[in-house]
Formats: sequence, structure tokens, C-alpha cells
Amino acid sequence: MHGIYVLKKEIENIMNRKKPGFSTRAIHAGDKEEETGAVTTPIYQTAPFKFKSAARAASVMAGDEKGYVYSRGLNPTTEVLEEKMADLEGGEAALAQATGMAAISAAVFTEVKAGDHIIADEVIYGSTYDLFIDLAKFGVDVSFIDTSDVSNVKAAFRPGTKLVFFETPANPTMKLTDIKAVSELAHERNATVMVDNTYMTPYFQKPLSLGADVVLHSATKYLNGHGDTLGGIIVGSSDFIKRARHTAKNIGGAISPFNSWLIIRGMKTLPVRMDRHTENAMAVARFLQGHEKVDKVNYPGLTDFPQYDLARKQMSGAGGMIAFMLKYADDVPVFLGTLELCTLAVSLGETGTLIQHPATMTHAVIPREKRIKYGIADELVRLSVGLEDVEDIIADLGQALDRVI
Ligand code: LCS
Repeated sequence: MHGIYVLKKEIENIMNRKKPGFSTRAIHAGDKEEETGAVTTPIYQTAPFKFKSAARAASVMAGDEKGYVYSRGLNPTTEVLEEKMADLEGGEAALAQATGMAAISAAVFTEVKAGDHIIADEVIYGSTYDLFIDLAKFGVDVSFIDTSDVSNVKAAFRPGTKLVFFETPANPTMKLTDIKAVSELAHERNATVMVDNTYMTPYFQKPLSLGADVVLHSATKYLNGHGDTLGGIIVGSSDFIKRARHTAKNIGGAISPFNSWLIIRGMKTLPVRMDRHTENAMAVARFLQGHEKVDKVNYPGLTDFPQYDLARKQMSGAGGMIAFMLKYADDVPVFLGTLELCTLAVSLGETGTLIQHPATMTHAVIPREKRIKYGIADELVRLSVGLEDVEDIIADLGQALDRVI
């Protein structure tokens, strides 16, 4: 009965669909009709654009007419990427930048000024944490709290709170934050909500549809998916993106057209890659969970994941990232040093399996005492499960765990 119900529902969804599905849009959204008939997006590898007349130059520069001026502000290749991302996240507009950090900086600088207060989750990527620490220099105060408990967020608001920022799942612990609940709370207090959606991608989670105002991405990760370029994206309302484009143009973190093109190409296979990353990660998580040398496995696809209900509510897939604890911190270097297939490297979300030790690598900037308090333990290992045959990934992890005493 249940199966028939699901099938009927799927057919209804197909019949009632107002716009093409996610995979179709991942491939085609943002496409332009090219004069040459080029089927793939051309790479407009140019810094300036020629004006047809001085009058048009004046009009475009004044913002009265749309036109390409200089690739630090707008570029036709990058524009395809921006339109694709806005479409997939369900936002009005998007802005691509050279890196995830360039995107986060531009978005945050657009929103806050001296005297403002930010509430940030205490578990976020190391450089984002570091950026927030640096904001003190500009008179912006940041409270790092555990946003996974909504009552903490409620208690952290002050009259000057302008922004609430979090990742869900959080890098590296996989802790989740309730996007809808936090957004409702923030909006009652006129604060903006920014969600870093790097781990999930819009394929598995759409923060804007849950009430968030701005979505951020390190496109370096799953969006590009092949570990061969850096990139960052901001998605939000047309008004916010217009303001962010102004700020970003002056900061100067424009993405190269070639890197935009690589991300556009990568995104065409995002749904199939995310499905396989998830399938592989589920098998790896189950293997790790049953292993005597492993203390704890944090993966939102496991039914005993502490926030499993929230995961099912706001995510449509568990993704490819796993955090797990070895029993002893001293064993971490032995384990990492014995792996052969899994590559010891930072970054995540690419075809090959990557593994790293947050305490000494991605999150080493956080003072140890704070790091431990936040749950980024010395025993914690982060795994970005790749697209290799899962039996090979498991065999490699197994042989390295066997070397741990
Ligand atoms: N947001 C998240 C959640 C990230 O994981 C990263 C990078 C960034 C933003 C910044 O993006 P980027 O400027 O590098 O494109 N995360 C990394 C990591 O975990 N290992 O190396 C980089």
C-alpha cells in the first residue's frame, strides 16, 4: 500500500509541476542563447567590455541601463553561475566570488557596521571563526554560542543584534541548527539570518524556503565537486545581492571566468554526485559505527544521530560528510598516516575521499580550551566520503584502524 501511495504521489508531483525538476535546472538554469550556437557556456576571459558609445558608457556607469563594464563587477560567464545558483536555492539573485571566504566576508560586510552585534554558532569553519574574531577591530561584537539550542539564540539577542550566522550541518562536528525556528526568532527581532549551506548544497537543503535571508557557499566543495577550483556564492533577495555586489566590487574578490565555468560544469552533475556521496557515506558510517576502535560516529543518516528528527525535517539527504571519534587522540596520527586511498588533506566535497584532523588542521586557529568546549575534540576525525567504490574506502579505513592499538 505504502509503495503504491508513494508512486501515485510522485506521478501527481510530475503532473502538477510548475517548473522543471532540480536535475534539469542544475544543468540548464542560467543558460543563455548564444549567437554562435555554442551549447556550453562560453568563457568570457576579459577584464573590460567595450562600450558602443560614450552616451551608453555614461548610462551604464550611472546604473540606468544594464551592461557589462569590468569583470570585477559583472561577467557573462559568472552571471550564468549566479543565475543557476539563485534558481536552485530559490533566491531572487546570487553573487559569485573567488572563494567561500570572499563570499562570506562580502555578505557580512554588507550587513554589519561598527556598533552592531552578531550571534554566530561556535562550531563553524576555522577561517569564518577567525574572520568573526577580526571583526572586533572594526567595532563589531560577536557572541559565539551553541545555536543548536534555540533557547541559547533567544538569550543571546541584544538591542544591537543585526545578524545570526550558522552552518548546518556544522563543520566539523555535524551538529544541526533548526533553520526555521532560528529564522522566526531573528525576524521577530529584525535580525538577518545567514546560513552556510556548503555541506548540504541546495540539492539536500534550501535554507531560504525555511525562512533564512541569505545563503552562503564555498563552491570549492560539492558545487564544483572536483577539487580543482576555489569559489564562493551568496544567494538572497535582489536588494541584498545588489548591496553585496557593491561591497564585493570594492573588496575585489571577483571570481575568474574560468573558475566560474568549472563550477558551472561541476554543478551539472551535482544531484548524481550528492546521491552517490550519500549512499557511500551511509555505508561508511555503518561500518565505522560497528568498529571496536571507533568511539562515536556523527552522521545525520544514522537513526541514532542525536538530531535525527531535525535532519529529516530540514534536509532531504544526509550528505557525504562524517565526523567520528577514535578512542584515543594519540592514535589519530597513526591512523591518518596508515591510510592509502583516503587522502590526508583539508577541503571536502570532491570525487576522492579526503580525511583530516580538525584539531590540528581546519580548526587549529581556535584556542584548544574553546575548541574542546565546542566539541571539536582531539580525537575527532573528519571524513569527506568520495565517489570511489565504497568497498575500497571501507577496506582502507579498516586496514588503518587495525593498525591502531
Ligand atoms: N564554509 C565552509 C562550511 C567551509 O567548509 C569552508 C572551507 C568555507 C566556508 C570557506 O570556503 P573557501 O574560501 O575555502 O572556498 N572549508 C574548508 C575545510 O573544511 N577545509 O579546507 C577548507
